[in-house]
Amino acid sequence: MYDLSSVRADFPILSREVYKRPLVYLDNAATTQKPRCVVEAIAEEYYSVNANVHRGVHFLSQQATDLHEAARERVRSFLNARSSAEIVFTRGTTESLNLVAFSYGEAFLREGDEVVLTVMEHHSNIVPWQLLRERKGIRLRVVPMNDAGELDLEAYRNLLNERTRLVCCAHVSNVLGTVNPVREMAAMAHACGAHFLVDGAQSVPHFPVDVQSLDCDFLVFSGHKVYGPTGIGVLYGREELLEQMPPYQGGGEMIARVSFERTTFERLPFKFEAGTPDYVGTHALARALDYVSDLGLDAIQCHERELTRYAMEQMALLPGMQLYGTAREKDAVVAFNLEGIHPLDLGTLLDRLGIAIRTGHHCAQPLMERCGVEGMARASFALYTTRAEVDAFVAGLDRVRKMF
Ligand code: 7TS
Repeated sequence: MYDLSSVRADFPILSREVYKRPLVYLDNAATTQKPRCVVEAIAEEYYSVNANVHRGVHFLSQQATDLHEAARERVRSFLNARSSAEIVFTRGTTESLNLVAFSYGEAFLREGDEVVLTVMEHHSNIVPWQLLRERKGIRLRVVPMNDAGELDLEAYRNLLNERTRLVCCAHVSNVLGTVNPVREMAAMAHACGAHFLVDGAQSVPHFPVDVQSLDCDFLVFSGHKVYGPTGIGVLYGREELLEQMPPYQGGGEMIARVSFERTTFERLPFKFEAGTPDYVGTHALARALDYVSDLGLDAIQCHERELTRYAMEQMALLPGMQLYGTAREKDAVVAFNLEGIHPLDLGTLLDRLGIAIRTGHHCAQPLMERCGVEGMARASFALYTTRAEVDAFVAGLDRVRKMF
């Protein structure tokens, strides 16, 4: 296990105060804080390397290109992809999902084909498929869950049929924290000839994710949730699928040759990267991946799982506490409501105590409907969260509870 106090010293923001109280930041599923090395990577590149990539003959352009492509290789090794041609840089999970919906949709989906989603998807893994449904006339099927927040695999098996082309599933729910059995689910999809996409936004920051071992066809994640900068994300796609998919956007970088009659496209992964990429963001993301790898994703997982278990145990002692998501396999997220208190009031009052949580529908309105609520409060943990912070949070909840 790593040393928490020295880890916390790597994140300057964690020692700031809000309302004259020490910050207790428990909104890590929305975005994580950045270690000094990530911010320094950004500053270093702008101060001493900055030049546009893949086009200059000059020294700086070459150096910036090398850093950018080294970052791609870093992501490849982090996910254990076979080739860096399978790593496409995007703005984030949302853009990666839209890219797949648009481009895979063009290449592989016809009217009447079925795409399977789950009831716990984030809106960004629902809405692009609905937009595609309007364009293509595909059908969306939804995997239900039980009251503990575990997907119903029997129902899933029954949804799969010869019209199923693609299954899209969150690896970890951003609300319930459920770790879905995506390896098993991918095998079931493949057995009926369908492809499988993993939304890794909430898994990649928390435990080792290996695309070959999961045997998924696509995996997406966001840099900002894994201690990297905002505005950079990743689409992993199996090479033979990416090869068959048309470009998502047109412009510079993604072409081989352009004439007014005909344009040919660059090889993978550049075919999907129109325009100047966020080459500073990719370099800083690689630094963030180095940071979590150096601590060890197994150690991070062990720390966060223990904190989650402790938090749920302490929270359950409070009268009127309703916890959502009690799956056996559960990660660093705890969603809840306190009887008689609107989650927004709860969040606002905790904020005055310096405790940052998220409240509302968490971009998962179908899941809220399944749980029969308008909204929930949510605390989410990171590699730097301490037991003392969980104690402060639970004490804060108790204080708010007594005000009502
Ligand atoms: N998928 C999942 C599972 C997510 O948790 C999120 C963001 C996204 C996709 C979208 O990621 P983005 O980086 O493109 O925005 N989830 C959250 C959240 O739980 N609170 O704020 C954002």
